[in-house]
Amino acid sequence: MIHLSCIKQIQGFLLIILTFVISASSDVPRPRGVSLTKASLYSPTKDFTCFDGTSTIPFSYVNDDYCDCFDGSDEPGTSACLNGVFHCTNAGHQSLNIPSSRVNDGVCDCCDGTDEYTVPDACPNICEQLGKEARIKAQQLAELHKAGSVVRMELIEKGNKKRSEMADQLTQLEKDKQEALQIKQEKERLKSEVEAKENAALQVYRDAEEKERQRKAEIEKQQLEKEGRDLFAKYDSNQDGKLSVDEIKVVNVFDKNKDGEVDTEELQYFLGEGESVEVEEFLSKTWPLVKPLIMLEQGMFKASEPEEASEHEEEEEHFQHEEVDDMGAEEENVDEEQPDVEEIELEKDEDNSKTYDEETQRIIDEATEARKQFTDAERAVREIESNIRTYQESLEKDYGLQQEYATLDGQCLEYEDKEYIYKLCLFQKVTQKSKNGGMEVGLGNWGEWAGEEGNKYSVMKYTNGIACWNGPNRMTTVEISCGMETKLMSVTEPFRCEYRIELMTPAACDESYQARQSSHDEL
Ligand code: MAN
Repeated sequence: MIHLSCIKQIQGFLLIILTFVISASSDVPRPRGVSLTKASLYSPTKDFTCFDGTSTIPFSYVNDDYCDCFDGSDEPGTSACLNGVFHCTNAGHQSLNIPSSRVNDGVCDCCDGTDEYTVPDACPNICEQLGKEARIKAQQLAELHKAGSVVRMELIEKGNKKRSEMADQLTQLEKDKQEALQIKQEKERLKSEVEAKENAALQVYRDAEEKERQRKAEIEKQQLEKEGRDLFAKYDSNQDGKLSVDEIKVVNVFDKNKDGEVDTEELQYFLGEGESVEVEEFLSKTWPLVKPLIMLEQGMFKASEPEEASEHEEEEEHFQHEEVDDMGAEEENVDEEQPDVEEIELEKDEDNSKTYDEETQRIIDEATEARKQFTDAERAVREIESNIRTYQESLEKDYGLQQEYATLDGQCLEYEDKEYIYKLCLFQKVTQKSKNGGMEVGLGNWGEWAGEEGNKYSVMKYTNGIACWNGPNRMTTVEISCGMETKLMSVTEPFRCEYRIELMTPAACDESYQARQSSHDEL
């Protein structure tokens, strides 16, 4: 019986022959799937040590279709290890590393066909053709970068000019602000000066008004007292200078709850514990309680008179004979109050068209003008400050290493797809508007440059857009590449409410693009 390890050794030997025959065309013989840079790690005269150093195996175990190393480094040319890497040289085009699991899986991954070696001719070598096409494309791209760089230089020049102009304007604005602040201060001083004069002049009028108010109040007070005295005299039917319980009982207005009689409780309310009340006590204690009731009755009758006249008549018939007397008194009161209403109207009129003496009016006009001038001066300062902020914000923005993006700030570009019109205002915001109408939706405001290290200015991020329904705020990533003009190439929404814009602009063109590419290819 042949030992298992013996079979493995024979298999390995055959594979080595196969491996080195296949690789014989390249300069350095190496196992299948190994790159030139790693060739020295696979020496047929030595045992093979896995890249992670975990074990050393006979060289014949390399590419024997059995995974010995944890890192898959012993099987670069077979699909035995899940984590192995297969390298295709792709002579004539670009070399490529693919997961070794794709080796012999029936799909051509390498243009030289080396990943599918079990079925000869399954994957013909098309590297020359692909390489040629790629070289043409690369050449075109290099030319685009070169031509675009000319425009980029102009952008840089304009950008620097714009920024230095802005810096100058900012300096000027700072000066303007100082001047405007001085004017404001002066206007404020003038305003308070004139306002003090105005206040003094108006005080004369205020004092006069107060005096008038007091005079009227005094008249009112006297009228009220007279009314009280008259009523007292009327209710004091035996004219003995006292209002007794019997006299009160027949006056309907003392029937607070309108149940048809003045009961003990009501008597107590108006008279207190006493049996009668004299005029002075009546005026100080009873009259203030009776007056509101009279007014209330007047009010009630007045309010319901137009529509419910008939009901009133019925009610009136219902009342006792004193009611008629009361009504008479009330009517008198209404008559007495009539002039008051007119007075109020007059006062209102006076308020609306208050006239002052010529000098006071002149001072008021002067103060009005001073207030206006102060407000204007204040506004001027605010406007300058707002301009300063705008300039400062702009000067603080990162417009690229050479200010190549500076002139693009505020430039708006549109892109239409089937459903939406997208608008990118560079360094400001991104919006989306449905073609079926509706509100513009904010997809993000200027955030930051977000390209990878060494390529920071290739990606812009616009964040904090309108919140997505049941989700985060919308945001947009703008990927920038070189083009002869600044325009949007595509807008997509790869994830819900996360948008991706492809932007072309000469600002992204690189005059040393070609040199950089070739040095990169050499690596
Ligand atoms: C709107 C648009 C879409 C977005 C949905 C999310 O229809 O902004 O782009 O996906 O809202 O609800």
